Amino acid sequence: MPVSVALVGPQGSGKTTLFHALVGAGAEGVGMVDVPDHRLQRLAEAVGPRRVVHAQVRVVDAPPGSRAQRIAAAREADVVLEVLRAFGPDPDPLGELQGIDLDLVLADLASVEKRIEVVGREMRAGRKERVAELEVLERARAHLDTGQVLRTLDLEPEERARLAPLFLVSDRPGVVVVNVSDDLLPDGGGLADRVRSLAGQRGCRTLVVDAQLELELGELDAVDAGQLRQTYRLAEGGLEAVARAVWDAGGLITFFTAGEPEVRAWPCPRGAPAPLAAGVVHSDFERLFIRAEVTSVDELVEAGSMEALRAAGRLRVEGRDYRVRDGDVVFFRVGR
Ligand SMILES: Nc1nc2c(ncn2[C@@H]2O[C@H](COP(=O)(O)OP(=O)(O)OP(=O)(O)O)[C@@H](O)[C@H]2O)c(=O)[nH]1
Ligand SMILES: [Mg+2]
Repeated sequence: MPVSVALVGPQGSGKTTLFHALVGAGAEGVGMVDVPDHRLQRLAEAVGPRRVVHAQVRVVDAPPGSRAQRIAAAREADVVLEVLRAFGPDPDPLGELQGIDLDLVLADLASVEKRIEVVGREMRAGRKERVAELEVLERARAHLDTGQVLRTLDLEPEERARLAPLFLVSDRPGVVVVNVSDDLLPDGGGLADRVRSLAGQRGCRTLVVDAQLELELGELDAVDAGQLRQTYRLAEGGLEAVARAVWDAGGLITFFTAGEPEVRAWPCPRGAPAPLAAGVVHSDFERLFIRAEVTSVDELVEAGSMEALRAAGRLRVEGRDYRVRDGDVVFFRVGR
């Protein structure tokens, strides 16, 4: 279950350019990108496995078509990546951000109103248990009516769950990318500041990226790319920051498994209990979970292998109630 992100934004804002920079120039429509993680690198160096497997994000480019069709594509995503143009003539990323959010709000308003009609009919036909759902729908409508995205509506988890079947889009976690020309690197200047402030109020992180430059950097070897990055004072890969921001926005943490054939990073919902994390590794493991043996990246790097830690009695033993933490290295004991 990789986290999936949909690119949204007005025509020509650089979505396809960013898509290609992220997943490779040959891809079309959908592609996968590794989530960079220096801890995985350290584990791999210590253990020397045959394979190193990164956690991945699934990226979906905005399809050609009407605004409605493009928004429909975002309904299936876990995270929405809003790409704004801050290059070329008369850039107006702030206006674009407002425009995208308005599109999301209008799409959701249509879904919510349709549902209110259905639920209202059902209640008149005697289904009084719909009252709680109707109450949440009315609150959502009132919020959307003022032009605000649902992300900023304060709902209890069980209230939000009532809206889930509607596949609303303005309640998805969002990340904003200001796509700048290279003269605005690294921080995007005043244009980006204004976007950052508005996006922050709407619950979104903002990143400044030159998608065109990132695409070109991807075609260079590491040394040349590093030098060019320095010229633009780019501290780290813009794409790495994007992948990580999507990861965080999607509410995911990373845990690791470190065995002989494979050292691997796994996605896991923040706060998930150990059996659920085990189910990420293998679907049967959730049911068959017995216990988790847990250590940290530092300890494993120092000891060289899980076996060495186990032999020294230095693996922590955790049960079903343990909540897996970001950076844990885990071995799951399962029954059969
Ligand atoms: N200077 C500059 N040009 C860019 C950048 N990103 C994209 N472009 C150019 O802008 C044009 C549109 O980019 P696309 O990536 O196709 O835009 P899009 O958002 O996919 O557009 P639609 O799919 O039509 O909505 C292309 O000519 C790109 O080369 C950038 O960061 N800097
Ligand atoms: Mg495109």
